[in-house]
Formats: sequence, structure tokens, C-alpha cells
Amino acid sequence: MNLIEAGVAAPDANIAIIVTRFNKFINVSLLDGALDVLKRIGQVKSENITVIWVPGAYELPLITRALVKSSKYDAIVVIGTVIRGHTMHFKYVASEASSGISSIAINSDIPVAFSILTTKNIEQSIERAGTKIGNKGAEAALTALEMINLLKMIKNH
Ligand code: INI
Repeated sequence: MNLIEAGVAAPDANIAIIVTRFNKFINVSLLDGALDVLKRIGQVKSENITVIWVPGAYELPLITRALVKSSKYDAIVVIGTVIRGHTMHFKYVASEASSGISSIAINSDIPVAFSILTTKNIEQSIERAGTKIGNKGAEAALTALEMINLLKMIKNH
């Protein structure tokens, strides 16, 4: 039996994190969780982590695609928060962001880890940004690390 199962240390990896300014007060906690995992668990060097701020979740697919095309990174972590409002606007933003990013992700040779919260209210977002229900930014960073190593193992198998 051949078993392919990757670890999460990637000391030579170059990683980009895209993060939105919309709902920044939540996103800084997601970013903090992602950076903590990359540095402390992944052993990724600080100089090999690039953080890119964008206006809102709607802008994430375009920048994700630009970073994939640049061929400079081994993985991309995408961070944002869409909170339900009183109009339908949030729904379009959330669905365009997630479908745009997933279509880039499947056509990409590098992992694109998804940490866009889509919640009913601010409380649910706070719960997922380092409190009751963990930190979705940290989880996405961990996934990115594992996926980098998994792709490498598959290539060398
Ligand atoms: N952007 C977000 O990141 N989260 C939201 O909850 C949100 N809502 O609900 O409006 C949001 N809107 C802005 C959008 O992402 C674009 O930046 C804007 O439409 C300009 O293209």
C-alpha cells in the first residue's frame, strides 16, 4: 500500500495572504490566526509571507487570479468576511467571491485556501475569528501548508 499524507512544516514556502478591509475588525483576527500558524507551525519565514489588502470580498477573485498568474507563490490564503445585511447586496458579494475563487482554485497549480466567513450576524463572525468556534484564518493557513506538501509528495511519488 502506498500512503500519501503530508505534514504541515513548509519552511521554504512563499505564501500570499489576501485580506479585505471590509469588516476589517474581524479580518485582522483571521489574519493574525493565519500568520501565527504559518510562522509557528509551518516555520515559514516572515520575509516569505506577503499580505495584500483589498477593498472587499468582491475584489478577491481578481487579485487571487493575479497572484496565481504571477507564479511567485506556493499557496494563497484568502481572507474576508461577508455579514448578512438588510438588502440582498451581501448575497451577491458572497456568491461572486466564493464562486470566483473556487473557479480560480480548480484551475490553479497552487493551493488557494478559503477563509471567507459568511455569517448571519457579527456575533457569528466573532465566534469564528479566534473565539468560541476557533479561527478560520488559522485553519485555512494550516490547510495551505498541508496542500503545499501534498502536491510536492504527489509530484515526487
Ligand atoms: N464586502 C465584504 O467584504 N463583506 C461584506 O459583507 C460586504 N457587504 O455586505 O456589502 C462587502 N461589500 C463590498 C464589496 O465587496 C465590494 O468591495 C464593493 O461592492 C465594490 O466592488
